[in-house]
Amino acid sequence: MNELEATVVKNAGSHYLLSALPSWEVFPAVLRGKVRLKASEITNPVAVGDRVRYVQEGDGAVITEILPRRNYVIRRSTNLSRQAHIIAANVDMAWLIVSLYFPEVKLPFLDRILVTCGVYGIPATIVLSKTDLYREPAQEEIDRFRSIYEGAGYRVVETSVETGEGIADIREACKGGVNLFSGESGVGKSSLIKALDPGLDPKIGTISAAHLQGKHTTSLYEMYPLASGGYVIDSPGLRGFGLVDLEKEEIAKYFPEMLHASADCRFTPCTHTHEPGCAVKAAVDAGVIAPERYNSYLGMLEEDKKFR
Ligand SMILES: Nc1nc2c(ncn2[C@@H]2O[C@H](COP(=O)(O)OP(=O)(O)O)[C@@H](O)[C@H]2O)c(=O)[nH]1
Ligand SMILES: [Mg+2]
Ligand SMILES: [Zn+2]
Repeated sequence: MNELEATVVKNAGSHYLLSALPSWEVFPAVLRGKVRLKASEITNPVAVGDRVRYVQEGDGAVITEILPRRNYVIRRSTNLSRQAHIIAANVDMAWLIVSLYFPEVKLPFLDRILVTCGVYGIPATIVLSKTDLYREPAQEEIDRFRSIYEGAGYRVVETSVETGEGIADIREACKGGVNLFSGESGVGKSSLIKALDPGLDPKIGTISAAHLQGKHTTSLYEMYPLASGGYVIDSPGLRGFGLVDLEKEEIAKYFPEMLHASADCRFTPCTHTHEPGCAVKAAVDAGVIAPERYNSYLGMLEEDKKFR
């Protein structure tokens, strides 16, 4: 049988859509039963971005094998379960989109996604969206946000689909790779994709006035080709983000600024909580490490305990 290779561009529930990237000719495929059974702790055996082998059977394509993943983004399905969900695979850049307003960014949530990207070796860029809103009074908050995350070693890009700020930069950076757009519902992921390529038609939601939160308009992960080059994966709003595959001692390694400071801790390993001579705590006290980031770290340590 003639085996061919393609990339999963959409998980459509009962079937998948594939395209043999870099060419964009999308066709449906189903999954062969034995592939489905393999990973029992993963709720979805095939994710957008997966490279697969398939065969042509009758009218349709049948996925026979998932090729090894270069990387993937995964989250625990709920905090109570050990089951995990693969968000996307073989990602070149994760764009973590947050907005200061509507909905308001929750830093511990952002930090959790940043840690997850770090664990799986996916470079992450933070996008501060909707900067056209409340620009003047918010400048101090924008500056504070930037200083926390640039201080931690991340790149922060400000965008607005209203003024066009930041759009050309992101378009340029997306060329030639697979880009995951992730973040809470309503932050403007789909709008950003539309701004990058007006020829695309991702569903754009409204913010509910009652909750100042986006409604879930994108229910599935879907890849789009950008006319300017590269691919973007639109995703439904993330809510909870349970950490997977990470030992308590390892968490601080994925806070770049804590990893850097920890070289001078008196004890190794150091949890950076109660130990004397802890250089991380000293850096927090000295204002070198943002207290918001340190609190996120403590929150993750606590959460980690609950799973033991
Ligand atoms: N003012 C303003 N509103 C935006 C911007 N980007 C998105 N929105 C609005 O925010 C809401 C949610 O956008 P959407 O792209 O669906 O968010 P998603 O859930 O992250 O995909 C919609 O009402 C958009 O019009 C922006 O840059 N400025
Ligand atoms: Mg959307
Ligand atoms: Zn320490």
